[in-house]
Amino acid sequence: MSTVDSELRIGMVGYAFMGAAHSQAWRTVNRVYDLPVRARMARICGRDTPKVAEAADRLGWDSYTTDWRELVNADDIDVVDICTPGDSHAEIAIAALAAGKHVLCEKPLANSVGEAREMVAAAARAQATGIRSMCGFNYRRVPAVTMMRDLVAAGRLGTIRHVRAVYLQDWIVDPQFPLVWRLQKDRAGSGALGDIGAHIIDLTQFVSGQRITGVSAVTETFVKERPLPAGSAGLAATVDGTGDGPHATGQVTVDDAAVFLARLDGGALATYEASRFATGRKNALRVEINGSLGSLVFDLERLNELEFYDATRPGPEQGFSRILVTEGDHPYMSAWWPPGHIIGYEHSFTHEMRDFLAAVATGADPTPSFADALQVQLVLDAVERSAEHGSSWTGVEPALA
Ligand code: SOE
Repeated sequence: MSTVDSELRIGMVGYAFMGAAHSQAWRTVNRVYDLPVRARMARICGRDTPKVAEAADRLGWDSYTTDWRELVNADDIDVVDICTPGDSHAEIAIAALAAGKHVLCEKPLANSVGEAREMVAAAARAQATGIRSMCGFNYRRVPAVTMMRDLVAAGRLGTIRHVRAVYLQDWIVDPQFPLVWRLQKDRAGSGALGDIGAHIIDLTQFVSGQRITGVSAVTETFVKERPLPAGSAGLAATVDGTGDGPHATGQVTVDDAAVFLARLDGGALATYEASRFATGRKNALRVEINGSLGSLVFDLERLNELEFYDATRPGPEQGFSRILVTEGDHPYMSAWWPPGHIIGYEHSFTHEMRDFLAAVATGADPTPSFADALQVQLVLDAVERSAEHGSSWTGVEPALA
């Protein structure tokens, strides 16, 4: 084990689902990886004092505050980890970078291309002074996804022809599910598109090494009005039960589902589907890449596995083989358990913190950078504009009018 040369004092804003996932990763990373720098869980920030005090204790933070500006400017904080809804990412990140703090910001980077561009500019200014920044597209750091990218980059699939990605959930299928922040454009920027569509946009660009150059899209909001939530609530919200009359309701201002075609700059054709109405699909992310020499499939529900069709093998031996990505020489796996002892969703965040800490410690620029995340934001914006202004849509008449 190398001796730890220094300590990075982490300040995290937000303590809901992503705050809990990041807290677990900050607690774990230095116990699992031999890094030249140790993360100290110095302070957590949230609006509501009793709740953030409880979260600090439950999630293992040394202290707490209800003022993110105090956190960002504190002399005893070195890193700001942003786990809030998208409407606050730009303000917090730009202030933190200006205050000389390294920044890790959850995805999507921002709620608009304009905000994302401002964040990229702030990151570039800070980078010149040795300050690092990264966007938290955690699925890049599932070992099987990193291996998928390595195989594509090594040419094992040959010329990439197709990229096919879905990310499907169903947590708002019930029309009585309340109007939480993820369903409000001013808070979230967009719906399924920016929340889970952003993941498959980043993941497929990362794995294929190709950039989306154009899209043709449709989006839909299936349930347009919902009951208002009781208090601040996330994916497990409840309806405001005040009074016996009909509950107050509000308008859903984001997409429930987005489906789009895309061309990639390496010549591949791509299809994307992001939906929160895929009944029965809880967190189903699947990516398939087809090339001239073979295909690869990653399925988050089997995240320790990678399916590989190697068309260069002798004909009778060809078929989709299942690689169990748990060997010591597989990405990230040497730090965990012996082969075959699988890992989970939460490990991708520990890998994310490992790479962030290693980059800060060595003065490298962590990826995905804010610029990489801006590339995703540009696709999100293009999808929304395509859906709004009508893609090249050709109607089909009923055979029997
Ligand atoms: C909700 O869709 C959500 O929590 C996303 O916001 C996360 O990015 C994803 O990892 C799990 O689902």
